Amino acid sequence: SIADLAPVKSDSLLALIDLANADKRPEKIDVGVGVYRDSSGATPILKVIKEAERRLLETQETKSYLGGRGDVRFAELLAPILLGEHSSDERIAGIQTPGGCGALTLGFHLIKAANPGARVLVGTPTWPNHAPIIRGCELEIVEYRHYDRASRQLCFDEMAETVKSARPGDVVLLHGCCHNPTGADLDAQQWAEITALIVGRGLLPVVDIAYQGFGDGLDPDAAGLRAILDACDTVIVAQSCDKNFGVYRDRVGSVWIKTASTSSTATAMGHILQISREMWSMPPDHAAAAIRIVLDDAKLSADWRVELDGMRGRIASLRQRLAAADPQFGYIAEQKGMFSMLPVTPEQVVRLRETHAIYMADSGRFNICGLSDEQVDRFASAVLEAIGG
Ligand code: PLP
Ligand code: TYF
Repeated sequence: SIADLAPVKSDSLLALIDLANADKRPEKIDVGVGVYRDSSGATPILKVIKEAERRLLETQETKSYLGGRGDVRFAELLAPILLGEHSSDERIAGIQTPGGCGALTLGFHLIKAANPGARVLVGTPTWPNHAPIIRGCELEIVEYRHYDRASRQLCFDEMAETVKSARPGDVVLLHGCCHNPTGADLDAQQWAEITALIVGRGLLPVVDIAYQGFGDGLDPDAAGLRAILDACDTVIVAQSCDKNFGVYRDRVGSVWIKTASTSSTATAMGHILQISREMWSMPPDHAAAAIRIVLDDAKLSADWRVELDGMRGRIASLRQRLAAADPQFGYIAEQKGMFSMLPVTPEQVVRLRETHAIYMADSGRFNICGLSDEQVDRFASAVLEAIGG
């Protein structure tokens, strides 16, 4: 019965939000959950989103249902930003989803329906919600090492070997950019090699892109995804707007399907809509409507890019500052996005929390932009002290 259920382990990243909020020490440093913070430590609403919300408040005349696809114009406007020249490919279709999580869930349910025996190749460590979502769709996971903590290097050879030995029809889950939790992305050459192996083995790539614009810019961050789209007939893309539009709690993203023909894509999209009807029927509207207003307005759209550049610039400059603080942090400047991992044990993470009020994930993952400008030096010395550097 329900009363007899065993307790579940909470998502440790989400649990960290409460733990950090409860700590009232003024020197607290919260580099836990992955949200952007500005130099004063705030996670502000973007100016362009505020403006779009103002217009929405003034002009929205109904909250009647939009239907299972959500805001169709939102997806239309997002397509060129995400897909580049592939946005005119009629074999690709996409719809709005409740965040990247909703997109991943729909994508893996579609895979389960199409190929129940498919296994999903997942590099570790990865975002802690990947495995629960994949297992929730009753798909088997095959793990390989994405990153070696000791050498702070991407384990590209292991990745390539795992992909080479996969069964045709197996799925390869790839982080489009700004790898969570390691910051260790594939370079262009490595994307080309993995893409060729995926095509050669007849595998299905699922590209999870939740941080487009936080690495090197909107187009460079999508280059790996676009290389996959160049070469592969069948591709699933799970995208999130929650970070690059700063609308986290409003839950907006999109799922994109490419197949070999326009008609099989339409059929696959029919299945996606059927699956989403069983889950949430329709995605929440608010942030997608606001983003649609931004992207439909040349001035707001340009202003969004400036605000996004500002977020990326701050992350990059913090990476540089940490790297300059000590040679042991040099690798941080080479990595991309909000996250990198520190060479700390779970015990050292607890000690940093108790003695320095520094909150990071047990894995040693930290959110670079969780550091306000004046916290960088204290953070660096506390970590060096913890690791005995
Ligand atoms: N994929 C990765 C790698 C993430 O880090 C996140 C973070 O939240 C998501 C997907 C899910 O995004 P959303 O919050 O839009 O569901
Ligand atoms: O990795 C992070 O911190 C963000 C936020 O179940 C997040 O991606 C963390 C856990 C989760 C959903 C979002």
